[in-house]
Amino acid sequence: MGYKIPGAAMDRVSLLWRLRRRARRGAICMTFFCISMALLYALCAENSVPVTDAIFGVRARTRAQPRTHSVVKVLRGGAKSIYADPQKHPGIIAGDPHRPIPVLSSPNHTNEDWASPPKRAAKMKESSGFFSHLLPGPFTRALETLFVGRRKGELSGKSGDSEFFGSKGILGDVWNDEMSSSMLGNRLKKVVQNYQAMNKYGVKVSGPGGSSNRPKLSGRELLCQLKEKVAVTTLTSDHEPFSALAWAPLLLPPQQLTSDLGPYKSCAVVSSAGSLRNSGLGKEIDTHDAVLRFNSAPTSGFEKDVGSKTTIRLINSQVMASDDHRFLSSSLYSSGVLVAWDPAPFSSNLSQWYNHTDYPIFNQYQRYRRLHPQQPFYILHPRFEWQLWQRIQDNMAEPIQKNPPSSGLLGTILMMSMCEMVHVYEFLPSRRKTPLCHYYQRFYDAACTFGAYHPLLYEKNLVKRMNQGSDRDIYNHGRVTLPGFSAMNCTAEAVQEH
Ligand code: NCC
Repeated sequence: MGYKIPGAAMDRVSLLWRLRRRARRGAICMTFFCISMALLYALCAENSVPVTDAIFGVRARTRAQPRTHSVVKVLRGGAKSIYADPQKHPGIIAGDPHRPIPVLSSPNHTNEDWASPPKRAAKMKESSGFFSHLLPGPFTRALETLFVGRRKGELSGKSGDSEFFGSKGILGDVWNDEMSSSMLGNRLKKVVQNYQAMNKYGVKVSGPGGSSNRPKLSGRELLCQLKEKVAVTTLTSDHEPFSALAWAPLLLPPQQLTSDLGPYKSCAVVSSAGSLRNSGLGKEIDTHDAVLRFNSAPTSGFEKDVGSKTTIRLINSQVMASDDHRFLSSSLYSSGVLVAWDPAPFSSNLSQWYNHTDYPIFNQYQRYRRLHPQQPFYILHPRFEWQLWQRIQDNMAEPIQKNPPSSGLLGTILMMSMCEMVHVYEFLPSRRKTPLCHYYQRFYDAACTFGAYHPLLYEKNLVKRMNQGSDRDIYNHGRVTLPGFSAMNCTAEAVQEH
């Protein structure tokens, strides 16, 4: 005869058993929840933009990448960024998912707002890899980003970048000097067109540019036009209104940059493009007499690809003003000669600009000069920006963005006025062309190469036409060769002979 459990005892056993089962399930759920949260946190904190993007399906917003359906303003604020001094942290520096990559235009002056996040990520098909069979979509994407690298779509066409960068992309082997906004993918085309429609600085359009009837100059004619019509000037203490300001005679240099520095025989201009990664160009770059770099582009940790010499660093006013760049305290800026610039209204005089700068360039300049009184530090005269802008517009077949040229072209022309020969690296992308924006940051966007706010596409057309080196040099080394202005013979006969 079997042993019988009394009814009440049996209820107790099954109650206990049920409670234990619930507790077990609860513990499993809690563990799974904690692991998920920890994983999410680790992924976002460690990998920033691409992974956060993968998880939440949004891309970090940048000025270089406004929404396609609205002309936009960058909203600054939100969570405080975790800044890594590029000079102190070799290796790729992750972007900050909380903040857009900073922009070269003050938000104070625009009224538009960012629209909803782009549909780009949403449009991407769900990944179909190993993880997708085991986990829900967001985790699958995060894990794929972590283990497989960037999502397939971002580099292989779904993002549109392969239209430009892939083997059959319109970028071809080397830059085509007739690139136009119509050749861009839809997203970038709309962004560029939005900027082309804006006129924040009150540009007065004149000259033959903007139509296909304009005369197409030879490289030599273009070079001579630049030499004659663009003057690289910097502010000096005797310029109005500075001569009347108490701080200016103490802090502004008494002489022009071009009289204090050079002349140099050979110079290198190192763009910040992602295609410098794994270029091995560092040694070659360092052989030049003078090397110019931009904004917060570091050398430490990237010497093999970009070299270690920095003679001049050209920085935009946004870098000086934004907290992210720690301009006043970072060691990145404290060696070599600094040259700063700020977009000024097209027709303003120095006094008007002084009172309406895009970013507080003069406050920061004064602070920096007091902290580093020995370091040479110049400010570009805004006339230079717009003279150069006019040269680009006059030589293009379509209206260009009415915003100043990028630091890249400003720096190239600056070096052409101080050097006999200038090599520009990865401004025209080599065979390493990539949507990676900067060699020192993990952020991908074709807008960095083709421009959005800056008329970068057209700047590159101009540089391609003036290049005196070979297409092979561009393809293999991303290297353009330009003559210095002093080495050019621009008499009418000399130009015609060519
Ligand atoms: O990106 P940036 O330029 O600092 O790069 C310096 C110059 O290198 C050339 N470049 C860069 C990347 C790339 N993929 N291809 C390139 O040809 C360009 O000529 C570029 O000028 C600037 O011009 O000052 C700019 O500054 C940044 C940003 O303000 C600074 O990097 C500080 O963070 C601007 N980015 C944004 O506003 C989002 C960029 O548009 C222009």
